[in-house]
Amino acid sequence: MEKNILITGASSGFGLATARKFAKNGWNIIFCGRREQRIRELEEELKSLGNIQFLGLVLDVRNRNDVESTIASLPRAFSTLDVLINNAGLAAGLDLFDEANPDDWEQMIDTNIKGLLYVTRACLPLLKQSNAPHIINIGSTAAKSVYERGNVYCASKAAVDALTQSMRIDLLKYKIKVTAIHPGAAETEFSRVRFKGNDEKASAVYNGFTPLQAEDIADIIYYCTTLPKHVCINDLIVTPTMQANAHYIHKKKAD
Ligand code: NDP
Ligand code: 8X3
Repeated sequence: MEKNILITGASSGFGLATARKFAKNGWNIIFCGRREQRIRELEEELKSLGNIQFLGLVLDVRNRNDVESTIASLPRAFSTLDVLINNAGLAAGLDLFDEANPDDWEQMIDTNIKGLLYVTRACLPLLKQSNAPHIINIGSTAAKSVYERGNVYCASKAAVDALTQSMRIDLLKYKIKVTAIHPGAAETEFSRVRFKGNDEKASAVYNGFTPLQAEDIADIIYYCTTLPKHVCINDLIVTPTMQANAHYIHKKKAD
């Protein structure tokens, strides 16, 4: 039977790897991001697979009107949604609370929390059409404990954690599974974005240990969504083997 998935933030990292994973397994896919060129490139890539329906959307999840109108006017092929992956998100800056830029705070709150709310609310009518609906929210180890300079990013992911629990309760009557996946350090564009294009700072984050790769998270997402109908993983923390929690990564010293 055909299955439909919508993935936010699929122009890089976890979202892109997840789109590829589900496409290879024959799912029809809607994916979004703000960078149009990346979205068009993924469309070209998926075209070569031939046997699935797909739709790339240039969409900023912070724009509530755009989110609502875009999702309300999806083509008929996507009038049912089986899986929603709320993945779009970012950390902006890594600053002490008293030195941080409130514009960074706004961007994280607007994307990681409000964007997730807007997309989920808009998708609910489509999810309710599915006979096995599932929402997956990408949290973080930063949701589980805070670290120095993590302040608003950690708070935004703690909100994702709380909202996941709330959604699971409130949407139970529709048999909607709701899962939070909380990754630790993963080498994507995340740190480049956090450090505003400073590649040296970004790559230093992953020195001295083997970080998660985007494909690891895509595989885990796929696993969670393909369990039997009566099984729901509620909360999953996944770290590189050398990371114990948001605070502690055992790094090999440089020679
Ligand atoms: P990337 O920077 O590689 O990917 C982030 C994705 O989110 C991009 O596709 C980006 O697309 C999209 N995005 C950001 N802002 C918006 C927006 N306003 N509207 C639509 N899309 C947006 O990082 P990751 O893949 O690592 O991050 C994915 C998620 O995983 C995030 O929520 C992040 O917080 C979380 N996470 C990451 C970890 C890591 O160590 N990498 C660990 C734990 C959680 P575009 O710029 O084109 O809009
Ligand atoms: C991303 C992982 O450790 O930078 O959520 O918060 S971390």
